[in-house]
Amino acid sequence: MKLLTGYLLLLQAAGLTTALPPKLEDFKQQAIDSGLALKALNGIALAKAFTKFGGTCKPSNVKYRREWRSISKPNRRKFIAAVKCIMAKPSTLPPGEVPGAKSLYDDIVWAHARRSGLVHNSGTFLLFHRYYLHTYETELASCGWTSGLPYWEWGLDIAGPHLSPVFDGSDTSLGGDGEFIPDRPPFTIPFIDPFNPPIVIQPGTGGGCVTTGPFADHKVRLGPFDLTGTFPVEPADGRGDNERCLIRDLNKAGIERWASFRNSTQLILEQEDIFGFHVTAEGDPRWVPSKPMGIHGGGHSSIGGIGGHAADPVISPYDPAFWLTHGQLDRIYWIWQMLDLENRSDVFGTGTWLNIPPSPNVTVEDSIDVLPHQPPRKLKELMNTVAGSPFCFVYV
Ligand SMILES: *[C@@H]1O[C@H](CO)[C@@H](O)[C@H](O)[C@H]1NC(C)=O
Ligand SMILES: *[C@@H]1O[C@H](CO)[C@@H](O)[C@H](O)[C@H]1NC(C)=O
Ligand SMILES: *[C@@H]1O[C@H](CO)[C@@H](O)[C@H](O)[C@H]1NC(C)=O
Ligand SMILES: [Cu+2]
Repeated sequence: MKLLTGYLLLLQAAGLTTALPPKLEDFKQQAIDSGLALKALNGIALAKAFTKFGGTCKPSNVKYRREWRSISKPNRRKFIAAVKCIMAKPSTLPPGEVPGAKSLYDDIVWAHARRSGLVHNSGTFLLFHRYYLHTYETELASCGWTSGLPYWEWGLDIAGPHLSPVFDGSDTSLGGDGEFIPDRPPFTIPFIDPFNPPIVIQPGTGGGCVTTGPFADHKVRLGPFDLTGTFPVEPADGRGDNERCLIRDLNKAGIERWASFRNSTQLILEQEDIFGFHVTAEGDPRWVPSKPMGIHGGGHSSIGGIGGHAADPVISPYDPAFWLTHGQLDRIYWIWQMLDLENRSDVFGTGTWLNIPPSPNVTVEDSIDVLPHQPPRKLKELMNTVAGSPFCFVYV
């Protein structure tokens, strides 16, 4: 509650006590670019969330999802230990189904890989990933981390993710950059957009294996899946054990071009319906061809750069930072929703990637699951994060 009071004071100081969703012109450009506006918006969203509790979810048991830097160093170590606990647990998939899955962590990556052609650039994108994060948060709780899943505020690291405490390679980080590989050519993303000019990414500050920090020994096993042809593929191959290192290419351009404070804050303040919010957040080339990638792609490419696992649309959860960048995406979505939850509880899009192959529109009555870890839930159950079933979390 202390936190909430602090936020309300911040809002009063900014003169923002209105019940209507704020607009872009309510903020100075400097407040937007420095992150102050986004912080204030998070505060309004939090205050509103406290009026939306339902079921068993209460102020006394709600999980607070915090930015990595707002978590004490001992607690960051505790979180990292819980991640390693998931990585050390054996796979629970039926024998032979995914022979390469050795650990529970591999299973969870598979839960994303097997659906990757259905849950990106499709109507289920935002809510599948929200439910997927919840799955991981639930497994973390069984491993001793009962607080909320941390998130990574990209805007704080616009100077370069290689300078961030999230990636400094210490025992309170998610590991360092990949080993620097010089003289790499720029890379053209092959799979994102069959409709528009290709997106070119310049090499970042890594490019090789992550060798420092808690995840230097982390193994990537499943994949790679073929992305050069007609993504989405039904990943028939790529299920074997192809053990290799985790690759990163921390990349400042990912934040500067697509995931800055300005980009996130504008998204929240400019978009008034789920169509605009969703297609802009994901940079859907059919609807916003001049703004490819979106904050979602920006976050991924700021970690994965060229050739890094976090930039792989099928097996990106192999990078333990995946959960923090998607936490941030879900936070932006959550802030936007909470500013006007009743009007922002809808979905937009069909059931397949870029509607290839064509599929019906998704509706809030449709269900999504994270098999075998979480049962099917109707999309409408996944809108309010404090409704108690299944969610009980807020972002601070
Ligand atoms: C993202 O914001 C930066 C400024 O932080 C701006 O230069 C860039 O054009 C924005 N990108 C998009 C896609 O709007
Ligand atoms: C939903 O939006 C409409 C039109 O923008 C507005 O009149 C209405 O008050 C909003 N509903 C709620 C519950 O805020
Ligand atoms: C699917 O949604 C789009 C966009 O809202 C709409 O134009 C289209 O008519 C819908 N299709 C069907 C079959 O309802
Ligand atoms: Cu995904």
